[in-house]
Amino acid sequence: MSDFLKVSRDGDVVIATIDNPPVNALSFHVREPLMQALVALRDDASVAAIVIACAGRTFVAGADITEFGKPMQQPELRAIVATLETIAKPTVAAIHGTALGGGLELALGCHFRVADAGAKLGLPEVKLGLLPGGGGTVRLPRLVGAVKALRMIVSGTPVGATEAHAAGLVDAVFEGDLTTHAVNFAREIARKGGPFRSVRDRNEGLKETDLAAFDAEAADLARKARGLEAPIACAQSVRNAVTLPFDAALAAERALFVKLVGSDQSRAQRHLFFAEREAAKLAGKDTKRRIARVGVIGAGTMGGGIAMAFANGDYPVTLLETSHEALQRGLATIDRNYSVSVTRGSLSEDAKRQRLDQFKGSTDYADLADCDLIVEAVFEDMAVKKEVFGKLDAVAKPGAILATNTSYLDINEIAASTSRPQDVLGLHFFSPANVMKLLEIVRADKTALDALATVVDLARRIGKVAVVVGVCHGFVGNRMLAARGSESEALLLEGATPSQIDQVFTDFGWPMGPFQMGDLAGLDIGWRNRKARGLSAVIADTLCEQGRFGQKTGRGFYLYENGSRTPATDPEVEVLIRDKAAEKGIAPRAISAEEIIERTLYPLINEGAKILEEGIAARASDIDVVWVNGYGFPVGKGGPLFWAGLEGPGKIIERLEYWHQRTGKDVFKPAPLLKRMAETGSWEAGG
Ligand code: T1G
Repeated sequence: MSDFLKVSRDGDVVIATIDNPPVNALSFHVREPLMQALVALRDDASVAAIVIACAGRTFVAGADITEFGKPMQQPELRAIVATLETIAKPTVAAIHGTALGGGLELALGCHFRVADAGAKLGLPEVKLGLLPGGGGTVRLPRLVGAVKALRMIVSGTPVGATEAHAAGLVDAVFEGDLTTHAVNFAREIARKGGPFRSVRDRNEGLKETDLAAFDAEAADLARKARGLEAPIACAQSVRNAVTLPFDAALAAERALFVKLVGSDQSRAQRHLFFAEREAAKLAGKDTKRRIARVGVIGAGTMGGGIAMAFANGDYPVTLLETSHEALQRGLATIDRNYSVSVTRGSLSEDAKRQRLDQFKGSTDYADLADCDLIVEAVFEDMAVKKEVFGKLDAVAKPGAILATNTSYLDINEIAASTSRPQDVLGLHFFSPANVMKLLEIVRADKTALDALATVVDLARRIGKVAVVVGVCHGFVGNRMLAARGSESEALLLEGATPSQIDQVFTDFGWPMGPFQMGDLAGLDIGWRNRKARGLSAVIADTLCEQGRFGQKTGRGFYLYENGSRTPATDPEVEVLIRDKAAEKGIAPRAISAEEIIERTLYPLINEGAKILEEGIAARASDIDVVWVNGYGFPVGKGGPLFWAGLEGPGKIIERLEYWHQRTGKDVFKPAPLLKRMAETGSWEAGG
């Protein structure tokens, strides 16, 4: 037999155990021996039943994603599932860890599925820009119903074993030694005798499908797809399972899969899958420090969210504020945020209690002495930061990691204000910190490797996507954001409107455009930052001088009537823009969507290239992970640097040079690495 498949017997029950670490992906070297084994066991009269199980920490977590985009070696998963369905003796999938994608499809090829109580089952292919290509969209609805299957497949979110059992997806849930339970289950079934129906022959889940309700739900999900093809294809394929004969639906699924697997969107989302995992890899990985308790300084919007992120990750948190009132205000906000989650049903009352029990409030720095990591989230002012780090240096225990949540200040300067710069780094969370996945981990010049490795690992434990970046103004995300926004004012003065520009961004796939985003975040943040740096933006500054800070004051670039979050165009703003343009002698002209992309996203990419050249980011894919997880860059485009490859670096350079010529602005001066990427097709410096 093969190293990747072990076949053993327990009396007349045979167990085929897949062993392909780390996640038992259904690579060719697994598929081939599995097919051979199934054929042999089918025809072996001494075998009464077959159990398919996996070694290691999980059942099959899907097809091997690294094989996509290459000629597929036979046998494919579909052929293995078809062979499974020719087996008359009972076949049982024993599921522990995660049965995902092709893994669940393999299990759906079996007559029965039993699961460990902690198992998760799902078809997450949509997150890779795909749909289940091994029959999942046709078999799953037969067990759980069309609408449940639609929700599972379009969301890609796995369900727990208990929910799967209740839905009819698994036949039994066990605690303890799963393989033994599965063997006994199989033997009992075999003893009772067949015939045993394959899922293809079962359609209890399809009976009484309310197609109108199905279509309404599918239409709603389609509206949320924001230009992504996979969710639409998933819905169509599940619908086919209801309306078409089995084999016709299977063939239709195949055709949709082949179309998607070759698409730019799926290539982009597969790129991001591996990019997120690469980003967490540190060169010269070192030991980690133990983190048992976390301290957070500042209970404002950021501090409160950061404290919740750690409490949600099961870490006890000491929350420090300058006064009792401020502390109580912060704790009350945290309590309110959890209550909102309970009301929405995304958190139980018990879980809320457990999380709140993690908090210890204080106004005394001495209470931070037992913390292993302390995150400062106070006012963005260097003098204030240095004062806080001075106090921290005095009370924090040796080896404690001292982190700042600054979003642009010089962390080397902050570190130098302590006697332990090796323990200082940046943990740049994004607002709301308990929700946003991205964590920019800023490595200062003297940051120790073990401190870095510790927080990279910690980020994963609190459900964050970590990217390690170097020190520069605005790090990776905000520095590139400044480049993307550098022409916003000029575009408005020359004739574009906030809603026109925002429309170009939402058409591109962003959740919202820069002006709507500015209004949401608060225009006063940028205003204070510009004033601190002696910079100006004539339109945004004037809006702020008029108290138009955005949603929080009911008006910014847009109007938000009666507390609504829906932006309405404000004629006053359009008049203000025209007046400012007239003052500068700028005559308005028609501005195309292409021009808006060229003057916003091309400088964004160019700045990314400069950041790579300077080594502020280790990989181009790290920059993609920052922008997709922190700034809403559309996943279907893979991130700015991946998208540059799709858009065409030659075209980007040609247009950058055109705008550099016209404006003389540095943001348009093509970076040498971008030019090299145009020649070599690779962002690797040596590429
Ligand atoms: N193929 C290849 N490599 C994979 C893989 C896969 N399916 N899943 C994980 N890896 C690698 C990963 O890159 C990493 O490598 C290592 O395994 C550990 O992963 C026909 C079309 C299972 C929940 O989408 O969600 O089936 O970085 O760090 O945090 O219909 O991995 O160490 O070199 O993520 O414990 C559908 C993908 C495929 C699930 C475990 N399946 N995997 O999380 O470990 S498409 C998925 C996951 C498909 C069929 C279709 C997670 C996990 P390295 P990890 P983890």
